[in-house]
Amino acid sequence: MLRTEICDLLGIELPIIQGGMAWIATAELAAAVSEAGGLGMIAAGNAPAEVVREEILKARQLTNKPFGVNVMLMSEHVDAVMKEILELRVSVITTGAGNPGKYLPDLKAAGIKVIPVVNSASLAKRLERAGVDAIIAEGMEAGGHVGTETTMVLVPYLVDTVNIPVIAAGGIVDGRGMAAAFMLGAKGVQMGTRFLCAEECIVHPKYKEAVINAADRDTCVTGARTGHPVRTLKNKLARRFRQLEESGASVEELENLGRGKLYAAARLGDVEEGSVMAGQGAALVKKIQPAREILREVAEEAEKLLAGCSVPVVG
Ligand code: TUI
Repeated sequence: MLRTEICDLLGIELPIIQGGMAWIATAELAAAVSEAGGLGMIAAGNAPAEVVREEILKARQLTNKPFGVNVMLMSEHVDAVMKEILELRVSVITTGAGNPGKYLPDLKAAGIKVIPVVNSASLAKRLERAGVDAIIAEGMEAGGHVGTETTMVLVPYLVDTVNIPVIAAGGIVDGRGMAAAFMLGAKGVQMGTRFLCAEECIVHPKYKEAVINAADRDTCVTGARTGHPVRTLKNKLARRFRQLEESGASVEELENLGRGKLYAAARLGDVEEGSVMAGQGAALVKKIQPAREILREVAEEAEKLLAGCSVPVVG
């Protein structure tokens, strides 16, 4: 079994964390992943605190295993969401799109584990000193809000920089990716795109179909000028975004074009005019299957590869 210190830290069986995906990662998906031995995550995204509270309570009905909440730090509701997390004593949070530093003293005092996604070694070091439990190194292959470094470089760089466990994310969708992440020094992986196509994932069926149909050059990054670049599948919206960016449109115009578009794709199934956030790994996702099967397949393949079975050695 692929057990690492991440399993002990979080009380889980497999060092696989489900990515927090706004409007997509609900209690259903989180509970299914946790039930199967990974760490399921409810994505707070831009949702109001009451909605996040309901999802946490729902997940507690569905599983007795540990699960977490992914907090999107750019959300206007972030303070209220953190208050709920503290009140409900959620066991672990991951954070994205910002620096969680100001919330750390209260979270630590409440015994809540904190695993931030960082986009630089300097932030990783600062957060390590402030007492976070692990960090997620998310490469630019990931879907959604991305940085500029690749998983291949960011993971070993952060492994060399901090003394807490590093979890690899970005472009990891199968056992090969997981095994590679371990070779880079990661102690666990976070996968989002693969879980889009979990049976228990409530994202619109057309969104799943778009991910399954994606090939190697079917994602792109738009919005660099807004300061929040996002990786999505290429579609009508992405092309319009590109055109606007090239024509020198204002940041306000670009932000207006993006507003509500993830909801349109994820919940309404508008995969042409909506924002279909997905990582480059979409090219490797081939079918819809239960979360349990995804976890088992990925872990078994990684274990086999790491045992050296399929690496041909000459001489
Ligand atoms: O957060 C993500 N992925 C996301 S968030 C999201 S919602 C959204 N929708 C539209 C526009 C923008 C966001 C969709 N996908 N991944 C984790 C992540 N965190 N990637 C990059 C970062 C990050 C960025 C800056 C982490 C820390 C950071 O720190 C800046 C600072 O304040 O020092």
